[in-house]
Amino acid sequence: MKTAKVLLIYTGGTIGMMTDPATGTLKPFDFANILKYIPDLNQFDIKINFISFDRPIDSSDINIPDWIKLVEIIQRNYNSYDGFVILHGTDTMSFTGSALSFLIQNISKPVILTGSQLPIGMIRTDGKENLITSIQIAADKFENGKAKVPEVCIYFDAKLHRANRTTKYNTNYFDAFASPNYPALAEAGIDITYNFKHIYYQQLDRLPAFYKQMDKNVAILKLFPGMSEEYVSSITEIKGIEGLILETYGAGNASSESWFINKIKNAVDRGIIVYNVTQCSVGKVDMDRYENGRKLKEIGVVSGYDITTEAALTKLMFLLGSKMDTESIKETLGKNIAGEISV
Ligand code: ASN
Repeated sequence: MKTAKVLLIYTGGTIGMMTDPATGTLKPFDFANILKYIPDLNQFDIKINFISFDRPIDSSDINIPDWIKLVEIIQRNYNSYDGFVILHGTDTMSFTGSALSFLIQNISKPVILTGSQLPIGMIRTDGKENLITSIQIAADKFENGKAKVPEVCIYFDAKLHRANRTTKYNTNYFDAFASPNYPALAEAGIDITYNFKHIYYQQLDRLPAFYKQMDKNVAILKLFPGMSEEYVSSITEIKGIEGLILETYGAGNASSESWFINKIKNAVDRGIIVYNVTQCSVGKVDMDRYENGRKLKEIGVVSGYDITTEAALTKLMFLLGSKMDTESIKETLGKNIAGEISV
């Protein structure tokens, strides 16, 4: 087999950070710093090329133009590489991974996001293993030359997850990410064990599609007992809002008080797409289970099933950016387009 080629894209994140002696805080540092600590990269039988953001960032600074920049880099290099590894901060990695799963569709090559909880320059860093195994998975192919994981994934602490199923749930330990509603796609021990039946393989080899539009007129309304009318209005009446994620209780339930239902109904009637996403990590929205949930369904709220907030937000941004009409967007929200929901 030919030597595999992987493109490593550095956006920033803890993996490449160094301590600022003046403040004692961690701040992004340039890519050469990472290479200094992993000379072993040259020993791989994989050809690795590098691209770095001009100004590496803490991922709390990530924004839509950065996602588009990543799409452009991958599109430009798609035919020249077997796989892609994106080094990214953990704080918003699930948002970026979810966004990329909608912006880059029909891929036949792996796009793997990884990073670390401790900088690469620290002796106990988790960055080295995360990076090296990500590169290995990005290059891994079957004998027929097809990629083993042609998906947008997050590799972290020995587990490979479908990116749009993940959420950052741990600030302290190395297993920063959970995929509460979908099994891991691979686990790395002595060998890398793939969970083939849960990896998505295209039936027909379709050409990849790269999209570059996202609409930021979206908001998240997290419900809590005791919320005020002003709180709800301050969100449903944001100027220009087009999509609203309602973070509901349990199986998609909300207050049945008439002021609340009327405000949400009013938003739906004004053409705002209201998407029901549960605050629970595990399980799904079922608006037919309780009377309180059924009220939301009756006024035109769309079910998010078992989607994460990260995937719901980026799916809404993506669909609104596609300029489809409202009814088609609502219909597509209920469909699985990148493995993000179990329907
Ligand atoms: N604040 C960092 C970031 O997201 C956290 C990390 O990478 N572990 O860039």
